[in-house]
Amino acid sequence: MAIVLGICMLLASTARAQSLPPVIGSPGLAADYYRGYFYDQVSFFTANTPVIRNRPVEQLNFEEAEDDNFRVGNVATYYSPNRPDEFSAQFRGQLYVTTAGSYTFYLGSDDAAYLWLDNHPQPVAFNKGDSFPYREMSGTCTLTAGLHTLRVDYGEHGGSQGLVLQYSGPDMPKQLVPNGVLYNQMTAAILPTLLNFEAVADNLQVALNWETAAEENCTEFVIQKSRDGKTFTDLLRRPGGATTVKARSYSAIDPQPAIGWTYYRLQQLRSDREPVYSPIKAVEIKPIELTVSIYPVPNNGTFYLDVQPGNVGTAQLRLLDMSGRQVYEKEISLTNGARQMIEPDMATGIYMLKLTTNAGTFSRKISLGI
Ligand SMILES: [Ca+2]
Ligand SMILES: [Ca+2]
Repeated sequence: MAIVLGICMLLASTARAQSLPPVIGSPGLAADYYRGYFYDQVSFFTANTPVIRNRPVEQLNFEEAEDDNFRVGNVATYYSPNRPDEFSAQFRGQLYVTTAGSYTFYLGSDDAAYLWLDNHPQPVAFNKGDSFPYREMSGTCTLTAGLHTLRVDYGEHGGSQGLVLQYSGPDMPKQLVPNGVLYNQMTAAILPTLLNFEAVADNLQVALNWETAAEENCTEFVIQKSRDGKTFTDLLRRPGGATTVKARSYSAIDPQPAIGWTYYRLQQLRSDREPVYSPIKAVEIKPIELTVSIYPVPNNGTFYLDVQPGNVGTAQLRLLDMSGRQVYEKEISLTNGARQMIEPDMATGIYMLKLTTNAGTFSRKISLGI
């Protein structure tokens, strides 16, 4: 009887969970601001009443400053004009982790700050006390993919103030925790917009894929790229799904990434708010050594090229005579090592062959008709 009852309760609970209307996650965090300094006491935030409640904050990126960079206004005490001191704040929300693994969090602050994940009794990273200038402390933890509750307790005592939260993970470099993986609802029953954003090297191209669990007022996705991880330019666009609670997947290709490291991020444009950003992904394109076979030798003026690796996209073939003048040009498609027959119809003689690909330029002297 007890077993049957247990199963019934489970079914009832499942049915109730399924009947909840889906709530689309809202980007960023929620902030409460308090008068006074918290002196590293977590209980400060329950013992006191916030003056500003549930203010939306896109991300924790309050760079160190003397002026009112937190926009706390009269919540702070002013011993001199535009120099806010003695206030505290609590930032709350959920962090969506796209890839399971080890994450390091970098908490920069002036004065004290504590980062808590999943209500664990120990903070992941913390800056204790108020006797230091702005500094960054870090902590590492293993996270499952999915939503994790996040809370940052912060306080400014005197002098300048600042608070910046960055992270690095198994598939991404150190960066500001972007608003696209932060959700300001504390309830677990939310649908995150961005499930993942992947940028993967595929020979001399980069494959870009992303998935959404839900979208809200999403007009367009813009893939942005950068050589230094700081200054981004638009690469390509895809129309968004407006407002939907159906999962969608997208894919795109960067056909011509430079050799070396390139940084990619996904910008989601919305009709109702400022853009939302994915984590930044870094991709390294390694230079490829081309092996080019040219045969037969001798030949009757027509020859064959065999280029390995054979999947480096299109290549520009040029022939120069011995005075350096270009006498022949042909675009060839190098796919899967297919050999290329070249019929340049040139006078008998010695030529310089140049083959230019994404991977670089190959040069060799060849004889035609000899
Ligand atoms: Ca201050
Ligand atoms: Ca300070």
